[in-house]
Amino acid sequence: MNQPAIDTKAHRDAFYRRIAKANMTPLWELMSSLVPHQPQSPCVPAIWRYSDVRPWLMESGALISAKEAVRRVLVMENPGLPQSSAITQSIYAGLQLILPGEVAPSHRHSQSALRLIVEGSGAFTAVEGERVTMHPGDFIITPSWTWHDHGNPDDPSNPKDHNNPKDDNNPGAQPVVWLDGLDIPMVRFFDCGFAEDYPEESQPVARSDGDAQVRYGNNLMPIDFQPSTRASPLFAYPYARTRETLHQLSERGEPHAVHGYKMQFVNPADGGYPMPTIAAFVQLLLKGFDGNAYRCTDGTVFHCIEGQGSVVIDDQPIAFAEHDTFVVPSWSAHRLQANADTVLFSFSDRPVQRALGLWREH
Ligand code: 1HN
Repeated sequence: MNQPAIDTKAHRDAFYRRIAKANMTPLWELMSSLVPHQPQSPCVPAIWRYSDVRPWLMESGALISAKEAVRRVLVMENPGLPQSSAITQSIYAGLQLILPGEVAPSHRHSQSALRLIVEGSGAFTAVEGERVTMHPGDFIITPSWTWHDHGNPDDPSNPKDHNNPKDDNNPGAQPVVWLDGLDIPMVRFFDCGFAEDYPEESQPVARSDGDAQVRYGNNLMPIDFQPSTRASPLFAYPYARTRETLHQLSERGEPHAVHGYKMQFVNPADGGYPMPTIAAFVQLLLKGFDGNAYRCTDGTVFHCIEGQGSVVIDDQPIAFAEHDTFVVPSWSAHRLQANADTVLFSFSDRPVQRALGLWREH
């Protein structure tokens, strides 16, 4: 008979302590947490209401300049991931402010970034020699290792905005706020991050505003186009077009029972995701929409571009309004409801999970 001795636990614990000194642990004590039957994310549901956050952002504008800060951002950290600067296990998110007359100096890094403009018009982001003017709801990418800087010119010679033909006299004198999303935790996980400052504050302008839109944004491509990276050569997706598409869709058919009218942002060169590490989506929920429950393995950051409603995450309802940002953890059942016509932007690490054959939805 192989009856365990009464003091088995004491024997085992003593053994564990001895081998711990040599940096070893017994797998059998950890197995189920290392290989859970389903995702057990430490990430929790959370919301950042713009009515709370905006005053703090403006306060930060008086405390430090964009130049001194390099990027004046209030980071949205998941309460389940303290000290991580992460909103999900793989994604970083923050709200950035640039005041009239300010410049956020040029640099590049391995981390890929996206912006979703929250309020204000007239600021620009420059990506690899091309400036694009920002308007609320615009989606802009700065792919890995591309030089990028931001500016909010306050002079009237502010360049005309080609994405907005009505904008002949760009005011450019408003605080501009946007949501930043980066793959910082992923790059940290792989320990593969590099960064470099540009020798000057702003990179030289090599092409006129709207160049990428003309070349890649009209279902056409230059005949000699050779992709040099997996990121989209189209780096700005103006909200005016996105919004029109969503509303036209809503006139052409029934909404999806979970997602309403939902589209993904694509790289026009290959039909894939705009950047290899981050997927981005936009969806219209008409007033009164009450969606079915859904879950997927990519923890997702949502931002309400317009409208208001609620998200019920694991039976916990969270009301959201215009400009609020909330996070749904991996594999958390959630359903969306709209009290007004509502447009939600969202982003996640889905391209990485899919590339690795790991992504699931239900
Ligand atoms: C960055 O470069 C930006 O370019 C925003 O606006 C946030 C967070 C960490 C590291 C680099 C930007 C960032 C960042």
